[in-house]
Amino acid sequence: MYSPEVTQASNFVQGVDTAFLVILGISFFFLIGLTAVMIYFIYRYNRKRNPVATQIHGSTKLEIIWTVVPFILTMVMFYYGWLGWKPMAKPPKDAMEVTVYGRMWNFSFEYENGKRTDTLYLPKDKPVKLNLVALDVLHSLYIPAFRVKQDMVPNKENNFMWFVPQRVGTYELYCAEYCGLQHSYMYSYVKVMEDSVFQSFIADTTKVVAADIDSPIATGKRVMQNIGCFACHSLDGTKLVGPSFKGIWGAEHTVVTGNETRKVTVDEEYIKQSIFDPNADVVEGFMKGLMVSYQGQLSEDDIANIIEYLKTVQ
Ligand code: HEC
Ligand SMILES: [Cu+2]
Repeated sequence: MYSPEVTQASNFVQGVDTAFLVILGISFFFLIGLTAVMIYFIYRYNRKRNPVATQIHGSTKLEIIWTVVPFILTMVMFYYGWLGWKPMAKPPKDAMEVTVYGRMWNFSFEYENGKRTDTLYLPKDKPVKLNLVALDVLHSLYIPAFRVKQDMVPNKENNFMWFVPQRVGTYELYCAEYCGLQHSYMYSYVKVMEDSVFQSFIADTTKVVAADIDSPIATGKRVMQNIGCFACHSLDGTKLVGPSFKGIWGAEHTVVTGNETRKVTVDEEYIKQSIFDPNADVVEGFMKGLMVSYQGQLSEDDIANIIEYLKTVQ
């Protein structure tokens, strides 16, 4: 079944695949068996061969058999499922921790040193514990190649998954819980690297690179791409879940504040508030509660860069 030379993508592949194959095997056995019996009965008990039907009234022996046999079979399936699942519930103490933020509609990953990325980078052969934080609604983190999937429940404590990536490569990662219009945008990759490569990657903090190379405008745009603003806001005037950013700077917008409708001019203060407290002023014609606060997710510098970028969106 498994060739030992091929390293599996994670430490959980074997356990999950065994449970899957056992269940598939049992199902297949019954599919073939029942179909064969049905076909045989059509032949053996048709009207020509068996003109008078035999009436059978109860059979304790049969009833015991068809209770005990399925019970044993379900317990076998349960046993293999349990074997595969149990180690997933116990993360090793020395695991590297990464916090995964899920929100409508993107994932972002925060490492122990504060670095953030929109792709999950991991070192090979080191246990990693992903702390899962859902910022708005239910999401589910799924990495098929690693055979791991875990619901991300808002406000749930100790919401995590762990595993050991065992093979260098790029693997798909996505949200497996329908979480609204652009659910399919919640799609990213896990990049597993040799430990040395990972260490130099992680030491290089985005902030330093950004300050050195990129202008505030370019940085602002990149921050917005990484954190997923464009899932809801277009640049070309198209109305998505949120208003378009086209020509936003200095424009006069009608917003609903509490019960009162008023006009505001888009300035620094307004943009900052829209990001940190989006539901204070709700743009007329849009729904409250869809955009959740980025407080703690974006720094003052990020906001300043975003503002610089938004000034340029004409
Ligand atoms: C889940 C969808 C969603 C995401 C993601 C999102 N927003 Fe919003 N945003 C909205 C909606 C809906 C509104 C309008 C309702 C309101 O004002 O709260 C809005 C309003 C705004 C406004 C006010 C716009 C105006 O025309 O007056 C700004 C500015 C803004 N968002 C910036 C951002 C930034 C920056 C990000 C990324 C850091 C972001 N949004 C991410 C949905 C979203
Ligand atoms: Cu989702």
